[in-house]
Amino acid sequence: VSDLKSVLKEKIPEQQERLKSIKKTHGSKELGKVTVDMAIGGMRGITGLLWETSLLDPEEGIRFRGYSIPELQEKLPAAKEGGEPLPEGLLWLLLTGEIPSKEQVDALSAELSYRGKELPGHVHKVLAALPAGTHPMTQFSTAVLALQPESQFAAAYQKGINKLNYWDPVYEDSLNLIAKLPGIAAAIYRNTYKGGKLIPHDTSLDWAANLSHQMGFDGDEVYELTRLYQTIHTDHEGGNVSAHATHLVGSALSDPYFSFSAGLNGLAGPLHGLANQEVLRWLFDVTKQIGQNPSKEEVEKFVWDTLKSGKVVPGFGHAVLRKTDPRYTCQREFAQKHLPDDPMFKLVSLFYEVVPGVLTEQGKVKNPWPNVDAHSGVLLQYYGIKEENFYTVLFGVSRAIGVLSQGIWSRALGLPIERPKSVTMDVLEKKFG
Ligand code: FCX
Repeated sequence: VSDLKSVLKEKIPEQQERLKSIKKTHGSKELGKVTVDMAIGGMRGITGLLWETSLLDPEEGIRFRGYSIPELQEKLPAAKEGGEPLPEGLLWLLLTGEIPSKEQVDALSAELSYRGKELPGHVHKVLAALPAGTHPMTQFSTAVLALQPESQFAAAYQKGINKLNYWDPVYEDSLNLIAKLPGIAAAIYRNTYKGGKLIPHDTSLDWAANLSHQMGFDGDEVYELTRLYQTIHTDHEGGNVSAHATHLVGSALSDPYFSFSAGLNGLAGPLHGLANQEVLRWLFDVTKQIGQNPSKEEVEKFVWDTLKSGKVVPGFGHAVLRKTDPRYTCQREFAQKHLPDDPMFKLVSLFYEVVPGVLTEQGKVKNPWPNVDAHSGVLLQYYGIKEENFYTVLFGVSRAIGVLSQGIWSRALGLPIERPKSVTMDVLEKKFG
């Protein structure tokens, strides 16, 4: 067992004090005005929740406990010299705010391997009971909920746990769940695409490599891609649908299984996590219609046709970002290093050249630049993971690390049940005449 829990435990009192003094000193100060547009426009621009593990700057992108993706690639321990960060290291950072040593990360890898080495038999039965062709995200959310009977928080709450200790069983549930996700995801993959021949957990592999291994993909490069992919999809501050749903449901003291399943249901939305599958579908459409190395003009026409048919261009735009997503940039760098001549990579690069200009010309998109989903699929394709319907499951496995880390902190900080006020059009008309 790693000493992550004891390192975390000693951080909690000081953070509780910080929040108390912020509340006392600044509690009644304003964070900005709320307009009708915000109430009817998806709360865009409202600062209305606390989220410690990451913060999104519109211009520079995500920072995880203050660190940018390039800084994480430099500072977090890797499986091999100069390799991609191990996601276990990011889990340690998100929970403690400290960059862990390689020894601490290796101990956490071993602990997750122990916690996740097997799935309860009934989870396999639940998955087998779903009709063939059930979307992998439906299977994924169902499997997480099927694990809920093992929640230590739910059991502790029934016994009457002191609210100051909520974080402890929530930590246990969260690590158990994170540990089991590679096995669940791989079982879904093998059942859906490989006739159900499951591949056992390999205790010699780190968490991300085990995900790839159990799906049936072995090799240094695909392990490295999986480590990068699982690191960059973990967290994107608190307002995106999967984070916000997990946070909201958790605020009612629903345990991590209930709340993460809720987050996955949001991630399954085409405008959110499912966009990575939609991007690949869209790229296949392009190659079907205008071949694998179309001209810029042909791509431009294809993009305009997409917009004119009232559809979104998947993988582009973002509610907060106003620049190219750094999660796109690091994937592009990985591709330039490992698959510079891949035709699908060249096609993605061509879209990077063309799409922002078209979206800008169309005039209504606030952010014409690519987001994380515009690139992830072509990397997975290259290493043989061809089934784009499965991609959002890989996004969800990673997102658990961010949203469950924050979930532990939300309970440790005693954040209350969320209950924003709603309004009716009648009220809006009467109020403003
Ligand atoms: N293609 C076409 N139209 C787009 C667009 C795109 N890529 N992005 C935004 N727009 C449109 C919106 O649909 C909206 O049109 P409307 O006024 O007719 O409804 C208008 O531009 C203004 O939207 P905007 O404020 O720029 O963006 P939103 O905050 O409303 O939406 C998302 C943000 C990400 C949902 C939007 O950019 C989109 O649909 N992108 C495509 C799907 C996608 O890539 N999602 C992944 C998101 C992200 F990466 C993540 O999940 O983390």
